[in-house]
Amino acid sequence: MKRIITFGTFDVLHVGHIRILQRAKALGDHLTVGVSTDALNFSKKSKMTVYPEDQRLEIIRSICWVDDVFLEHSLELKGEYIKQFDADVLVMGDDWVGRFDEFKTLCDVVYLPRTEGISTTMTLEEIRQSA
Ligand code: C2G
Repeated sequence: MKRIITFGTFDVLHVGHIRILQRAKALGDHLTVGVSTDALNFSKKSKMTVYPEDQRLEIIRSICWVDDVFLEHSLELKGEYIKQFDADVLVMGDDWVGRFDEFKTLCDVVYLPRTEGISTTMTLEEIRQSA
């Protein structure tokens, strides 16, 4: 069985998130998703998520391509998570290209193209403008 792992905040879920999870799952048989904690997201982006971590975890768990979820507490623990979940492939969007190449000693590392024209930031801005 080929095991895939990927990570993300997945706040205000949109089709870009869905497609990367679908494409990640298509690379193997089992998909584990690390969902950033609220604290990790704040440290990465200096802003709070709209949905708290327990809700983001529940939403990602409910997606049909996702087999397992956990909370990602730190970027520094990525190697430990890869080992813990016995991953053969780490998948990330290409906004992270090169950032996780150090893990090529543990598993394959694949960067998939992001879906163009959509992001949580853009969606929130559109909601603000139309309110
Ligand atoms: N994504 C995508 N297309 C978009 C937006 C996002 O393919 N239009 C992908 C990103 O490249 C990422 C995943 O969806 O692989 C989750 O995106 P975010 O929620 O923005 O996650 P991020 O904050 O980048 O967290 O350990 C690394 C982090 O946890 C990644």
